Amino acid sequence: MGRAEIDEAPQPQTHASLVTIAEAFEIPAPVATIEPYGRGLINDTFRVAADGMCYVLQRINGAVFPEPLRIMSNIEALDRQARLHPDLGFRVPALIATRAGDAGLRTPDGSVWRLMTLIEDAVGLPRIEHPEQAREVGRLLGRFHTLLQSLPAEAMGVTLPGFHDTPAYLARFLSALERVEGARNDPQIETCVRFAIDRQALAMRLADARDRGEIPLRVTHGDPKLDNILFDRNSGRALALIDLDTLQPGLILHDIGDCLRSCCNRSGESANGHTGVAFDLAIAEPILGAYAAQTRDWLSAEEIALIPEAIRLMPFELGLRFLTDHLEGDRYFKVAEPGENLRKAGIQFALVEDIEVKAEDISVMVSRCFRTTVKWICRQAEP
Ligand code: GN1
Ligand code: MG
Repeated sequence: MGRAEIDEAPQPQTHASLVTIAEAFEIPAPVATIEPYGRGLINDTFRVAADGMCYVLQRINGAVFPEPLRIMSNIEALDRQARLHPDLGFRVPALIATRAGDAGLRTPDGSVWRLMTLIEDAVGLPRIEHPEQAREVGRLLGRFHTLLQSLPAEAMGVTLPGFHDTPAYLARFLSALERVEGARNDPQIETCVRFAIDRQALAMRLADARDRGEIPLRVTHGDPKLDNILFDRNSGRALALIDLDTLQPGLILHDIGDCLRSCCNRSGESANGHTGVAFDLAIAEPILGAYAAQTRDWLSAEEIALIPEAIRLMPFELGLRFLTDHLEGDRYFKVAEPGENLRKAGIQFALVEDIEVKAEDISVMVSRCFRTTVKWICRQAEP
């Protein structure tokens, strides 16, 4: 999971130390308020107010991102690209330099902090309620990918090595399973383990297509879940994709699959119980239809053909990651209570199951959106 060891654990922050950190950046002092912000599972995020303006202050998780400063240069490259194409109306949060002129601040415990502007009048949505919101999501992701296609994938540095390397996540899961004695005696773990093992073959599908050169590496967001999409408070238009830490070369199919994974399960990633978990086709179709309208000119036939596969893969991958983290003692994803990662793995796997049941409908939907014929490649779970 890209977790590198760091020498010193990051220190918990007092209010006073947060103020000192925020005031090290080029913003009007004094800072009026600082409070925790958002629901990110990796970085620590705060909303800072100073002189009537609002900012987002983040401590980048150094155990996850080996080179935090690379993230900042990728965001700057995206910002330059967005300025070259104002017609796409894509908003990028502006990075604010430190008073010393650096893109980030390194504190003595080794943490790297950055400060960005908060996009004004923008709100997140807890879930998608209307097809119009779904179309906005698809349009935004399509515009984002179109904007980035003029950049060679190599123009972006790798910020998180191994991210969305599903075969590597599978290998890590299998090795954690071997190490943790007695894990499979827990019936909840055993149900998830069986589910994952039965679908091992799925982990290779996109990686194999990439290795055979059938689908290209492109610049991707990496984490286009609903929480990372901002909508205009008044007009409801989707304005920006935030959380740009995993902006890096990757497969566009991972972005498409992840966006649908998150938006189409309207009960969310941490619902209580699995009963409400479902892949909502009435949300998926407007997302993908609007996405296709932006991208069908350049997306390859091979990529389009693998979209149903990507839709099944992303909840499988995230479920594997949650399950592995549970086995490894909750070291990667933040949890509020023990057992949360296991519960969340079960939810992602329930979503995979619903996607499998709807396989035929999903292929038909992808075909309609891209005006082509796409066949579901593998309906059944494979040994
Ligand atoms: C993590 O930190 P956050 O919440 O933006 C994770 C994503 C997962 C997501 C699930 C770097 O994102 O891959 O899909 O949780 N990010 C990283 O909510 O691992
Ligand atoms: Mg993220």
